[in-house]
Amino acid sequence: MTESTLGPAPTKAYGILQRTSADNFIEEAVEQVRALGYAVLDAGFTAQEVAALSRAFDSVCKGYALAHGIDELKAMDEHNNVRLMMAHDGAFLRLALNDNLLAAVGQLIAGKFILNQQNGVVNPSQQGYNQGAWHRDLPYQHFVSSTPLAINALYCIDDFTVENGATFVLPASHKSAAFASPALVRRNALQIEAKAGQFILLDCMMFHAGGYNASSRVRRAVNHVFNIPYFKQQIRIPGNVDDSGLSVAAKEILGFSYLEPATVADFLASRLR
Ligand SMILES: O=C(O)CCC(=O)C(=O)O
Repeated sequence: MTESTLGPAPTKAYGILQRTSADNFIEEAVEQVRALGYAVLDAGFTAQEVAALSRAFDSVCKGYALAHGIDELKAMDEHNNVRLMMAHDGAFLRLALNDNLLAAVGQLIAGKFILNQQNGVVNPSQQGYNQGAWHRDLPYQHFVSSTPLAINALYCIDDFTVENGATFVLPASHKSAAFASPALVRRNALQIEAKAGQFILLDCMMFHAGGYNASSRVRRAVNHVFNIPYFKQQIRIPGNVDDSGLSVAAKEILGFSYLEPATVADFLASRLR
């Protein structure tokens, strides 16, 4: 977690009867997501693992563009995204099941949660892209909930820097139903710098946007959305990943236990189970 750059905060306090505790880096990230809507969380990977994911990202992007056609993807404004990375390379399935990530999401979302989507995101060099506009990851939703219904985890394939358009957030905006005025955004938006191998965690109701990438290289990331099991997946994950060797818990997170019954009889059979 980054510290304030404004000088040391006082450590003494008075008149306090209640205080939250955060005893390790995961609890610190969880507390900050609850309070401000965002935090940076280390995945705990070695340099070799970070480099292997970077190579896998490029290889999946290449295959995806060949399979779907770059002109066709451009016509849909889909050329800077790769949908369901884990369907193309098991390394991204393991990324979505990262221990630190699941520990944090498990503390943030009360009860069961599933992975809704996993998308590769490319912030191209010196041009706009579809994520460079303020949005929530539950778009078109205007409400405040007392506990997160969905959490976004943006894994940084590259270092996120001010120069290459690190993600902007509007702190605490998950606590207001409406998007803030231009003045409040101008004065309070922050850019989150993070290292390759870290996740930027967001409450999905937090307004955020990719920044302008002024560098000469693309800036790459893998976005995950986890949510309570009542929301349908963006693309159905069961059937689209190699599930051999997955634990029952991992399959549950991937949504295997939450497919809607096709018939009343199927529903009743599921109640029996
Ligand atoms: O690329 C970024 O910095 C932001 C990505 C994003 O907003 C998203 O995937 O929802």
